Amino acid sequence: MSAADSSVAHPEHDRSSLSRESLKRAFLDHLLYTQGKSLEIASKNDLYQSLAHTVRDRLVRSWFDTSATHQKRNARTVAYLSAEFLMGPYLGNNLLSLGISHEIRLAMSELGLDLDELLRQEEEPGLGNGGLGRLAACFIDSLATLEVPAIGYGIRYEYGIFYQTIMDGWQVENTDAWLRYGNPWEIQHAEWAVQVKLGGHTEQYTDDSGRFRVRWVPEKTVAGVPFDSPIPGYRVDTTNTLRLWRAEATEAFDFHTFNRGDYLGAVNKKVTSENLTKVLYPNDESVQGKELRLEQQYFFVSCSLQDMLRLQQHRGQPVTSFHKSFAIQLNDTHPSIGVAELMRLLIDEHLVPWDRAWDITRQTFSYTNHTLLPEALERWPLELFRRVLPRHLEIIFEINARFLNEARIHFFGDETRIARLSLIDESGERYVRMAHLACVGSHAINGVADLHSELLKRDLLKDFYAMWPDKFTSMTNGVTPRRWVALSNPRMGKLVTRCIGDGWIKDWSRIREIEPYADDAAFAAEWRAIKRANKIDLASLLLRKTGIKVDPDSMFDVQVKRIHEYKRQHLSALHIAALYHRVKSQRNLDITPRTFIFGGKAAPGYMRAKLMIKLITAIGDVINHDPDVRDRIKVVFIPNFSVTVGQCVYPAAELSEQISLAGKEASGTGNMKFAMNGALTIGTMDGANIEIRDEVGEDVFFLFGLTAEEVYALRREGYRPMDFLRRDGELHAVIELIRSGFFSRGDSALFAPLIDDLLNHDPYMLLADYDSYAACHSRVDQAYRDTQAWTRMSILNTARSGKFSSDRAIGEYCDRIWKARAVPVEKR
Ligand code: T68
Repeated sequence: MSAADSSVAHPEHDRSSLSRESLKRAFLDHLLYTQGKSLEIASKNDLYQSLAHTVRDRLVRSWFDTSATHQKRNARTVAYLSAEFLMGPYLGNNLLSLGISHEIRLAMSELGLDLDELLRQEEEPGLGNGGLGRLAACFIDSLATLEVPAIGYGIRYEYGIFYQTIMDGWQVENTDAWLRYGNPWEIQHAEWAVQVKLGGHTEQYTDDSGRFRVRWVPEKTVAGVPFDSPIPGYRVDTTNTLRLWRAEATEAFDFHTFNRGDYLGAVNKKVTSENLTKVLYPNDESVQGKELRLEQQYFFVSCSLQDMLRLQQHRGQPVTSFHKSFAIQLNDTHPSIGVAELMRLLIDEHLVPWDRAWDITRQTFSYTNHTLLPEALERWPLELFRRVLPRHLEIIFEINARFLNEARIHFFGDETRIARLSLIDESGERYVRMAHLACVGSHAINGVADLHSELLKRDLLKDFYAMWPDKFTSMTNGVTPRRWVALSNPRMGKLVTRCIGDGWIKDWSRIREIEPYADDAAFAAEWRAIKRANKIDLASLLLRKTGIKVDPDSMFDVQVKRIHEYKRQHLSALHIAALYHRVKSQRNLDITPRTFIFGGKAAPGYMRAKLMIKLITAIGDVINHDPDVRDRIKVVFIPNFSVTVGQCVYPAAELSEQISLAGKEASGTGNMKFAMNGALTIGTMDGANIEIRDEVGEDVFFLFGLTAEEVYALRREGYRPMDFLRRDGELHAVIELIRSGFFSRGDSALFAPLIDDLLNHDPYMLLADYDSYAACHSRVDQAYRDTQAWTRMSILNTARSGKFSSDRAIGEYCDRIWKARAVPVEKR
């Protein structure tokens, strides 16, 4: 909640409102007065909504106090700008933060209700694609817990990431109408709505004081309305805000059109405006260059910057000290238009001179890059850009002219480098390069793991690095131990707390203190029992969602993440088919029984990725039904992988598959969630895998595959996948099996696009890494047979995962980039 309403009188809600009696009272009141139901006739959703409102009420007081403190202290506020926030369900997390899970459970059970069942009612807001959106969610959790003033700014998509079902082994997309029953966590603030211009043209004029100015005459104006949700820190008085913008028509009706008698035309305009925040683009790691996407980006960024300027004024601060009040982080290039928008607001609307405005802008912004994949780099065709944002294009030209002048001095005579650095790509059709805008307009640029940051400096952003080496830094990602351990894995949480106290929840580095227990037989036995209980829970989820029965005593080998060729789920599929081939050729082969679990969504237009899902399910279908296998191998694809499903998966996993081609996965964050929950990693030297291995030790990590250096070398010398196939008889047989249609009822054409590509191009070098991967799996197979040794490794793995908390990451961002500090909330 913003500082602006901190002066509003509010009802007294003190800690006594957290007693069981008052929780029950409040719950029944909401059921009656908010939902209009009695206990007898309430639906499960009514009960959930009432409970959610009861909990939200208990956050409002600290929400007020937080904004009042931040306003009074004029504290430097972190504005985390992200087109995606993949929050996961709120109820469980908010109960955890408040510390009232137990009382609520008892209160509910005294009313004859089961808290777990109510928790399951919550429809998670899937306002993100994957890692990038989930990182934003972990980061705002850590900011609140560390008591750092922060606002998460984003888009309130009416439809989040599509709901995935699997039909006949194929992905089918369904709309995600997550707002169907309302969202009890948000508060709409119509009074802070802002106007956003789009399209049109610009005009030059001289104002009354003789100053040369530019006026933007837009084609249309859309209103942005903020919806706020409270983000409570864990057991602290800080409750920060997630502020998501919804687009609305500026007038309910366009009266001009209306008066001409075109009622439907007028309504149509309203519908068009509201399309802006209708749906999340479901493409991770690739861009489509759609006009609506640019409008979405500009819309939420403009709303957010206008909102910050309003807060700045409310705090009684001049616009020229904007950078002292706000540190804005660009979560990838999606919000990078903010650089030009802040310039526009400062020079056109607040009449700040260019140089001063540029200084403020650069001191305000910093930019995180999340990918090296060329297809994910945002660039907008210049003409499209001019159509949507004519004024911004002018500003970008001016920024570019000044920047290239500076670059020419730096790189005297090197015009090819100047062309590479330019904000405008002029090598063919002209484009605006958003990453370049972000680099030029920011004082800090970071990658999300050490290898990734190095590759950025060496490859993608090498010219910027040559010019401004000091801007570059590395910030290894992290994940919140609140959601990903305390909430997801309560059994493990309890055991750990019994041994070392509960300090680990706020300070995950203390998990190190369980290391001595790795050799304690009783602790190890409990550790094992917990993993088994978590596996039983997951097994029942798998049965419910897929009808497939799995053995909780088999090894749970898991790969959950977006489906992408570079992540190489099909490498895993080849290996599973090879295992099957082995079992078929030697009927009594002694292998460790395994359950291979997959989950993840493919971008709807990414045919190869969809075919990868079909390949996995097709292989699974044959294996799961072959009596010769005798349940030694099971393959399950969990539909609709989400934060909610993840909370059940990570705690039950024993082997974490992190098998991207080295140099392709910027960091990964699932790898961290698995490690914290005691799953050992089989992985390549990619992204944060390298740092996980450094932390846990090489004997607690199953390493395989080429290094990034080796990948480059192999590519330089000319990679021929066939060379690798000829060397490996088993792989050859497996590929023939797939190609022949064995897994596709004789349809030998089905998987041809995948297989032919592997044999002829194999850009992600599956064939080069296959041998090493299969050999590594044999080591895993052997290691798992020694239960005690495996358990010991699992405990050590968790004990040494302290680095991968988002609290550590946020601490580094605060110190090194944002210069932001904790500001304890003053209670009133
Ligand atoms: C991921 N990126 C990285 N992108 O792939 C992953 N992209 O290695 C890293 O751990 C994570 O970011 C957090 O840093 C993404 O998730 C997207 O989802 C995305 C969405 C839209 C457009 C482009």
